Amino acid sequence: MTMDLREHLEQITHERFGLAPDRCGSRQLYEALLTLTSRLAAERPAPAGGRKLYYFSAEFLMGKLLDNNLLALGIREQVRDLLSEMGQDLNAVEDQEPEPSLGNGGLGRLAACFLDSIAALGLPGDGVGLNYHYGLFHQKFVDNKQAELPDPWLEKESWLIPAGKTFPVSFGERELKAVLWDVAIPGAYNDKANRLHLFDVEEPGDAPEKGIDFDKTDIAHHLTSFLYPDDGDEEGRLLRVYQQYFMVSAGAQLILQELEERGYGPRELADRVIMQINDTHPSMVIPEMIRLLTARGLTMDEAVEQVRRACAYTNHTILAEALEKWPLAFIEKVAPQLVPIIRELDKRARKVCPDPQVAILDEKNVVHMAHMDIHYGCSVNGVAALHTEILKKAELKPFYELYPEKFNNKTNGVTLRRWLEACNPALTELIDKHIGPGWRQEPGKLEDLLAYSNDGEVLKELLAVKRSAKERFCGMLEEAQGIRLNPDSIFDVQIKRLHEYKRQQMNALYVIAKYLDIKAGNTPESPVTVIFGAKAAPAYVMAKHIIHLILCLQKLVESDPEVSPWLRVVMLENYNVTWAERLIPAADVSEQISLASKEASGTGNMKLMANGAVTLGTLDGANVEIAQLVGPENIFTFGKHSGRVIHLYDDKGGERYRALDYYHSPGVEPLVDFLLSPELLSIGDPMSLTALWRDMKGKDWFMALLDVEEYIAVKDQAFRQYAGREAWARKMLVNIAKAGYFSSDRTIEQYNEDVWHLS
Ligand code: 26Q
Repeated sequence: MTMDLREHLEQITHERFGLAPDRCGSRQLYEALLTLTSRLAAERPAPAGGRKLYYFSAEFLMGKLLDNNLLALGIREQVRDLLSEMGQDLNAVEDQEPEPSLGNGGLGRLAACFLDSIAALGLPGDGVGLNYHYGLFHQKFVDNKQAELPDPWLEKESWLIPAGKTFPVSFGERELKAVLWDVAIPGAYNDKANRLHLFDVEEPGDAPEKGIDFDKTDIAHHLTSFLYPDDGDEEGRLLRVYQQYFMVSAGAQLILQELEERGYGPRELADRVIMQINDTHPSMVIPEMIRLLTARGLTMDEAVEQVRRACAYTNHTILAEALEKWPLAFIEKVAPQLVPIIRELDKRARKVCPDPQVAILDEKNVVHMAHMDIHYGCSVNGVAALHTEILKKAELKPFYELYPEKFNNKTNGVTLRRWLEACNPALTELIDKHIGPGWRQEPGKLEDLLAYSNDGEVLKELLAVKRSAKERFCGMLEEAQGIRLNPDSIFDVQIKRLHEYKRQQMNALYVIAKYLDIKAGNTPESPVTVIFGAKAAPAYVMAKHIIHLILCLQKLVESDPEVSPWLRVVMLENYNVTWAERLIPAADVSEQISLASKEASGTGNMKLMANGAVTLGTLDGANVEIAQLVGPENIFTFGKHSGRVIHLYDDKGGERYRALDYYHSPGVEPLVDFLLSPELLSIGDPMSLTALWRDMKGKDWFMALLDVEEYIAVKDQAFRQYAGREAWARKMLVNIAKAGYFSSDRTIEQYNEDVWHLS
């Protein structure tokens, strides 16, 4: 086998570069290995099955693929050995790969983990999305603020395989061709491969010359330029509708074409196809598929019934502002052919239930996408137990009363192949040494580690693995961003999209509290490094103020010799999957501090746990399930519970949250007012700091001040416990041992069992 691979690689490097592999540079080897693995993956047949899944998503946050694909193809170690025999280093080769920029955060990364698990379980299921050329954006820090640049990740050599298929997508008077590109998704533990289908325009436009502004009316060239184009104006909002329709129309046509190729007629759609709708961005697939089916001879009744049985919807958020609603006039402009169908679907829904709360079209003629999904799909799921309960009891209550049988929970998961095996080889080796390799296919077996929870030697090994991961991260950070950290400090890590509900600002208040403490002569037991990674949506002003505050704190602390030995703050520039893979193995404390009831699930919490970080969190999303699994000894929780928070938002109780009441606490006021201290004002932008200060004390919509005092107390307690190294290592061990539940293989098995019924 090694011989075959060697010959294959030699053949490619000779053909391409006229060189033997040992004479190639890292870039050439990367291109050669890309070709080799693409070929091996593309040769694999699709898994067989009676029904096929199509996972529709606006985002697929895939991360780099070379390492993952080598692992799935079962040749990672052989290739590593082969390269090292040739004096080459696989890590250096992998550094050459650009990271695909096809997603933003949790929802997109979940889609990528799911594709990995679907393939690993040998299930027939493809992804359907768009091929954004400049991605979300590339984040740069300029004057302690976020600046956005295009992220042109596509190179001549990439994982995209031209599928040789195009589909016409009709936008009223004009038509665009959707060109299909495929990425092969090889399954670990089998010899099959699925596909990620990415649609693109025929003539993609160039990157904007400055920043990320471009002509949003030039649909033909820019439809696939950026993920989430700025929707601050109507042109931007319309462009999103164009993107969504383009994706689902081409996807629906592909599905019907494949159905026919498999030998089935359109009346067999629901028996042979299930479409999972990842949040509401792909919801227009419902009316579009109905339209295509009626064009193929089905009656409206028949088409509606097929689609209802063939669609399932996942909700990822309960934030009202993220629940998509589009004026019917927008759809009239983009895809007028859908308007009569949406009207008809609304009419039928009103017959089933006249309650205007569950209508698809409201009195202002706005289309509620989630409502359409619930009426015309067979399943509605939340992404963690608490989230699903909140959907049933509050957000979607009238729908739950109408269709109780459609509601189900699917607690998220992450692929441990990428988030443990690939990103943390030293920990993987330690686990294998003690409990063998069986946990890969039966993640529940990680619990066998519990037998070692009082084994001093194993606990020492665990600490040594963590310590070397921290050193490794320090080396990479210094090389990439010139920042030098102390690997003996506590690595306190908050990595996620920047959003007020996730409360990075509350963590910043902790930093201020610590800074003031140290200045007052109280040094902590262990030095601490607070590490952030986050991008703010370009138009989200408050999120940008929070980034500015964090960057100012970073400067303040690092330039103060009294403070910096004890406290450091680092915000990673352009946080992405690759940085996550480097940082997660090195994390000691996992910050999961969202306002209870607001974080649907979280998935970073699961990745960090699997790598031996201990959670400091609120009882929100999947943190609740983590807490149940690891027990109170092995997690630090704080904060008001979701029921209380929901009550505080309620107008009726007369107990509405008022930030000012909390601001006036002696433990809080000095922290908030520090935003306007001479120290910070001399570093930062007074306008930005003042705007944030004003919002924090006067509004604080996501209630950072509600929990901040308890947060600081519990965090200090956690940091004190860190000093007792063996007891801390035991917490790490329990977290790793219990992480098996959060394998996305488990999640996918549940989707298949309850919703998809593939094969
Ligand atoms: C909404 C309206 C208009 C334009 C864009 C959007 C929009 C874009 C992105 C709405 C939501 C998103 C992304 C949501 C997301 O990432 N949600 C996360 O999903 C994870 C996977 O289920 C959960 O773990 C997280 O808790 C949830 O925040």
